[in-house]
Amino acid sequence: MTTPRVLLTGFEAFDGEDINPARQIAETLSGEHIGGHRVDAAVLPVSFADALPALTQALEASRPTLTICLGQAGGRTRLSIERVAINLIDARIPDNTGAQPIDTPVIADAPAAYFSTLPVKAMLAALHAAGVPAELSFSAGSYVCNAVFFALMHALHARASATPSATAARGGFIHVPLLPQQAARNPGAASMDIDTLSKGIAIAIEAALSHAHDLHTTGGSTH
Ligand code: PCA
Repeated sequence: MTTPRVLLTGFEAFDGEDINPARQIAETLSGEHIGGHRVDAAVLPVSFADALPALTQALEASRPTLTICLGQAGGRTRLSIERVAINLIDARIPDNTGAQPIDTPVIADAPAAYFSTLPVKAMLAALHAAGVPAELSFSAGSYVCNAVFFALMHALHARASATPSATAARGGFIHVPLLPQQAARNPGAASMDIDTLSKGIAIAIEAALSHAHDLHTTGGSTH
């Protein structure tokens, strides 16, 4: 039997940067074995037109039991485990091809939103126990990361509906802070070094694989 897979995706650099922490984490953990699974990595283009086909290709090549997509979120201070993907694109800046769609759905005629199917609170607890700054987030924004998150959840949902007897493949999204070398160019910006980022994502994967059900603890926010 082949080793089950975890698919970890990152993104190319965007918004004038020449590096992206999400890409660096995916490449760092590529080929690692975590919780009896092998990590496959893919780097997605920061393009509304090209990111979704690249995600589909990566899912078909890997056939993962768990998929975690990663994205850079300048301004966030912690690993941000996303709970909700929305079917809306409203690009604040052009993507890497110059496209800037406004108020269009990610996928026409699809639901308004999907929840992550990751055990987000168990992952948060594992990160805090290991001393890695982390939080739950209720918005992945309305740019390419949210579009990839939404397309991932739509694909996993379609697959689960087609074969209800199969163990549902799970997936979700984590936004990550800037790397220190990026923060150095952006005064006041928070950052996290690549070792902490990679360790944190490995812990998050391990927690996702080892919790069939999420913890019943509060993780909400009042605003
Ligand atoms: N972050 C962007 C797109 C690519 C990335 O790493 C986002 O949050 O949408």
